[in-house]
Amino acid sequence: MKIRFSIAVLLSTFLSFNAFSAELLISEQYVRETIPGTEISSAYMTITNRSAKMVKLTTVTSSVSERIEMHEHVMTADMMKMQQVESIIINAGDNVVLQPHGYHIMVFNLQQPLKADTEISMTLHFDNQPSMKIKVPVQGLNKPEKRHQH
Ligand SMILES: [Cu+2]
Repeated sequence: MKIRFSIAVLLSTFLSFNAFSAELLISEQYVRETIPGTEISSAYMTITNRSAKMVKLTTVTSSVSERIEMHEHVMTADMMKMQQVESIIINAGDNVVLQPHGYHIMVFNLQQPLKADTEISMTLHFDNQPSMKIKVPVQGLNKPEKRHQH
């Protein structure tokens, strides 16, 4: 079952969700289903920079919210807290993984709750690359985090 599920995820990733330009590849993107009673969510993805120049992700926009920020988790004294970042840098030939407890995209003031098994659009804006509009599947709250499956 698990294997079949992984293949299905992989196929759907390649068939419909992968987004790429000559220089950039966005993969493994998902956004979390909204916790009932809240108006926030967070999104994760891998951004691969295939160009020969450093690329900066400068803003993320979506029709689901007018307030979307990029965040990181930092360790202060003995506490983990998150803070906003101005941009996320992806070095030439490298990739950056946005994931729980690391860089993430924070969506505030959702007009409507995000429901599992639907998808939203997000547009990623870069300093020196064309913007990319991507489809982001909504992952249910009960599903284990993809990255920690074995
Ligand atoms: Cu955050």
